[in-house]
Amino acid sequence: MANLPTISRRALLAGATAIGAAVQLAAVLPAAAQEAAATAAAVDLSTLERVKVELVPPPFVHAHEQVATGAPKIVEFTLTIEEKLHEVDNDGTTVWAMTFNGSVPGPMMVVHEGDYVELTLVNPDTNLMQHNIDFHSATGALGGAGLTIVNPGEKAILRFKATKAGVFVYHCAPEGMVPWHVTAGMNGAIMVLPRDGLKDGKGNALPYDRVYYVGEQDFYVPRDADGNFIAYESIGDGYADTLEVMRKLTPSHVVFNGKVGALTGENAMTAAVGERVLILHSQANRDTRPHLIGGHGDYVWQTGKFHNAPDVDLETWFIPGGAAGAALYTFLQPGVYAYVNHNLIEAFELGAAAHFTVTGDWNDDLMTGVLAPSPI
Ligand SMILES: [Cu+2]
Repeated sequence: MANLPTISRRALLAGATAIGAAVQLAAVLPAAAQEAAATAAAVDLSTLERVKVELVPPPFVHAHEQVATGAPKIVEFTLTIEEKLHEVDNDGTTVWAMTFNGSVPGPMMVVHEGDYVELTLVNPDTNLMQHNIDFHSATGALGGAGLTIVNPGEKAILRFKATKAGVFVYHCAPEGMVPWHVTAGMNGAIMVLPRDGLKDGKGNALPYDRVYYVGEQDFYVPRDADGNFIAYESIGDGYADTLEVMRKLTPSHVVFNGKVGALTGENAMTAAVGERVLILHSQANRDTRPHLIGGHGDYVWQTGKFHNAPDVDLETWFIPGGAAGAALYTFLQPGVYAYVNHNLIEAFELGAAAHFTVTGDWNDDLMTGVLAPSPI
């Protein structure tokens, strides 16, 4: 850590540090931002219906139409940034999380292709850091990051047209500190549905009965000389140590929805036999390979983009870091299913596991225990 600069609160607020010098984004910002602002001003959106959506914490997804009715709309969302001490396991290990709306990941947003997303990004003055938001579903100005840089006590409103259908990551991207904010939990996803809903690649509709959002998060919690995780007094205190761990590319935790066990046991996702469940899965920073133990991916958009025909009948699917995928599965047997990152070390040792609890009748034709375990 000796070669890492310590960072002052003032530097944190300014979002400026030598650490990020290799990635200089400032030069492209002014022109891109001006161009985006000018384009938005030239379009008359006054005739479009406005809809205000209240977001809900993952794994749940706000109510939405699967097939759009009517013309494109302007869909209004608000994300309030919250910096908070956040427990990442059941042993009391904490990180200073940076969050959209207080959850890791941030909430799933749903719109339809052709809609306008109008996001109000609020950075309350109780926070210490500068933040912004980069939507992978948006076009221009660093995904909106160039137009939404908000200091504590500020807010910004970004509008973009959802021109690409699919599930897309969004994340904070403050200059010089992008990976720190993203791996502190500041990411989520938006689903842009085709206006006529999901299809199987042959023109047949693929409606879903339930949808869940699983956000996978890698954390890099520093340890002391005895190997114990360190708890820090404030968000800035852990920066240099955390960066040192991050640079080794070996996470201390890989979890679903912010914490080991956030989606297991009593927190399991639920379904019934015969229900078609859409599982949305994002990983803003690392590759992942979701697998439903005892089930399949009937239709899977591995990289999440709905105008590509889905893969069918997958055992495990691959989502590259910085993307969100979607898998549709009709549960056929009751019971508890584990849904894991099939890097099994990450699943069983680092935390990347969830449960589905499925009700219904057992199908003997699909599986039968012919002989219970017995002495040979
Ligand atoms: Cu941030």
